[in-house]
Amino acid sequence: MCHNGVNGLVHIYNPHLEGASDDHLYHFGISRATTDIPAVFGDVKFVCTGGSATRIAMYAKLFAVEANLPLSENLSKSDRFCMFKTGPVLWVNHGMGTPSLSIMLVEVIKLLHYANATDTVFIRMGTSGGIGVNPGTVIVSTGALNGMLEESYVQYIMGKKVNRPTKVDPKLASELVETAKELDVPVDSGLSLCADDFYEGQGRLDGAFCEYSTEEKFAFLRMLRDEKNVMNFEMESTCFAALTHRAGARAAIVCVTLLNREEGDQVKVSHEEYLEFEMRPFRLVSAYIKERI
Ligand code: R2B
Ligand code: URA
Repeated sequence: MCHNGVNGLVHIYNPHLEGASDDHLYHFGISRATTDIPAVFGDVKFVCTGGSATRIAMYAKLFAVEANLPLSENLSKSDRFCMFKTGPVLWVNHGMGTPSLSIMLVEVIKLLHYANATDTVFIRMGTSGGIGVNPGTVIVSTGALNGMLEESYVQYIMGKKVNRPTKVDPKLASELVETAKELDVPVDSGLSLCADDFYEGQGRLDGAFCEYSTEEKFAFLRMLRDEKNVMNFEMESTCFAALTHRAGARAAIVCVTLLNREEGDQVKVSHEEYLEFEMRPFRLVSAYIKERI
């Protein structure tokens, strides 16, 4: 049961779970023994995720109206994450940073594996800090770098450092870029730098602590753009790319930039502008999905 990955199933590999009659997905309050997981989740083709629970709930409600699909109640019985379903699209938030995201993804991967869902595509829609692009530009990631600028998600497992490749689906990424262009959503693509914090880890000068100079910050940004093709900073892409890749699922990361880090560190977009910017990843992803369901 745990060696799928074939026939488009969401893959898990855990010999310890083989033969187990129950599994409790603690952060969603969903159990195999008490929920008919294949009946509820077997038809899921897209998992749409992003950090904020209220933003994901708003996206789900809007999608239900636009696609004329029923909106489920919040299927998560825990207050850690929300989960809504609109036909074949599941909407789940992931919180901030890779530790939070990894909890959500592991449990959603198991959920969809138990559901026998096939050909599921995972899309993260988020915010980010752009490098050399106008605020409001949507960046479709071509890959994800960790803080050592390697295309790898680092896990510490029983005292050992383990590297997992961070692969996104290149075809899905280019299709999403095309959809954005058709919709006139400002779009670019390139690598994302996944930082483990918002301040020093992203070379900001406005944290509580900072031991580098302004010149060092700008040299770092220039090096990222010119030598590494890094377009934006965010905080989940390595984990997202690595875990979905391990599950054998196609994945994309679509993040709007809230600022150009070459012009400052503080996020000062007005409320109105923020509302417009946070709709941009949704606009292109929802259009993409509506064409395919
Ligand atoms: C983007 O925005 C959040 C930090 O403000 C973080 O979750 C991310 O990746
Ligand atoms: N999210 C980040 O991680 N960095 C930014 O600069 C903006 C949003």
